[in-house]
Amino acid sequence: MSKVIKGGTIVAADRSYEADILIEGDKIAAIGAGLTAETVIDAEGALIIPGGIDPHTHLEMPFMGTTTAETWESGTYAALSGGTTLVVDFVIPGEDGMMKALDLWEERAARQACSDYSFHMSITGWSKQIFEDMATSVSRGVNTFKHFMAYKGALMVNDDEMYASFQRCAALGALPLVHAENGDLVAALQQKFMSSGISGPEAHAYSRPPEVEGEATNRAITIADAAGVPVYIVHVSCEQAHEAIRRARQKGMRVFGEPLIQHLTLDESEYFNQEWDHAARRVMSPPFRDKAHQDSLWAGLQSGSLQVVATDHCAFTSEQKRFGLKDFTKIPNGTGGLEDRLSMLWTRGVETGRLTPNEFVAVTSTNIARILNIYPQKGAILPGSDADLVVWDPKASKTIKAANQKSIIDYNVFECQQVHGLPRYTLSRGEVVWGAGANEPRPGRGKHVKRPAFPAFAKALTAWKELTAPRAVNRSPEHMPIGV
Ligand code: DUC
Ligand code: ZN
Ligand code: ZN
Ligand code: ZN
Repeated sequence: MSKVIKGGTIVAADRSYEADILIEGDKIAAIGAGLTAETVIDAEGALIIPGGIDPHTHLEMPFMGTTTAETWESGTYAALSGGTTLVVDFVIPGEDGMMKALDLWEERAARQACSDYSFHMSITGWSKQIFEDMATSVSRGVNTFKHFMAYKGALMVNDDEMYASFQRCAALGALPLVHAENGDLVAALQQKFMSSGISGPEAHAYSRPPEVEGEATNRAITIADAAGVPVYIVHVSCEQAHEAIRRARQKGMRVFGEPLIQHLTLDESEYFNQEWDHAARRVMSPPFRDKAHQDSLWAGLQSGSLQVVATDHCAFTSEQKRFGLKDFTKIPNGTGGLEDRLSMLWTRGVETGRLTPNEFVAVTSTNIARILNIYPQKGAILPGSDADLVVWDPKASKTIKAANQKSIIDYNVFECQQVHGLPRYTLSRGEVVWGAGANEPRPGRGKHVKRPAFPAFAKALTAWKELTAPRAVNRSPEHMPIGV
């Protein structure tokens, strides 16, 4: 059955214009004036934007001795209700290795997901098996590999492991992602605060200062440069990390930076002189920063030195947070945001004049679709694109309340925030999944969006033995100035 969205203004990353959108099956069939169909979706007074893409979620993920409470079903329903039609979730290999973990993630998502989904794979060590599994991951539609420079003794990788993995990414046409915090220094600072009797959630912020993130961001970029591969820095939270990205881009490097809606809108005062529960619910890594860092992130989005706004949706219940009641290092790290990302960004970004509506679309959908190599299937309003569309009502408003959310968590870090800009309808591959008259989306209706590799970035080493042999940095010494 065909559908037409009528009366709205299409807002794409590059322009805004008035037109109807004809949908046939799960695709956009035509865009133009006077289109007709059996079903009419009213967009009078509204904007039509590409469905949001949240490239950073952790649904049902084992982490810090527990598992994130947000399920694939609740998380993806929450996403759709807030105008996000695609989530990209992190697979974390367990003892059975990468491929078994991917099987598990695929199985859970296939059974429960209401929205479309895609995966990143995590590299948590280095071995011949991992080297081989990376190629298999790419063949299974996972073209991005996450590296944790923090979480010492658990997920953390060292520089030589990152360098080897980054070279492998270069050979496979895959993109490395990095959680950039100096994990050794974080561990030492955690020890220092615990042993001096500072064990509350405020010490979480003290033990992860911006310098720790800035240093690691510089190091990740240096390693990517040596390996000849672009790099994507997740949850950029501070000026030091943003500065490293800006500088690298200015030198011509393909470095991408992803601030989170939480870091853009919540600051470090959430940790200080607060009830324990309030502060612990906001413990995530990196922690919230002060206002000057927030200004830097907004400036990055405005100027293009930062490209994507995500959530790192990693939601634990209050009860789970209380595992760290006596020891802040045991508070499971993570906050939610999946449901409120678009309306918070619209209210605090577009309504304030910091971002144009087109920039809003770029940073919530189009840019990441391009970075992940799924454009224009996703992230675009073009004939032939998936009909992932949001009829966005910029005048609609609500007060965010955990009591009304689709997320199954018992609180919301944006509690009581008044937002303007809400989806009137969300369409996922042509189906109205949110808005007046929509049925609750069926768990399992979501599809796995497989992402092809890019052409290999560099003539990189491809054999296991070459990658394990010591080798010099990929720059010739004669080009290095001596004595300056
Ligand atoms: N940070 C979090 O807060 N949670 C999940 C992992 C991470 O890096
Ligand atoms: Zn992270
Ligand atoms: Zn994360
Ligand atoms: Zn407003």
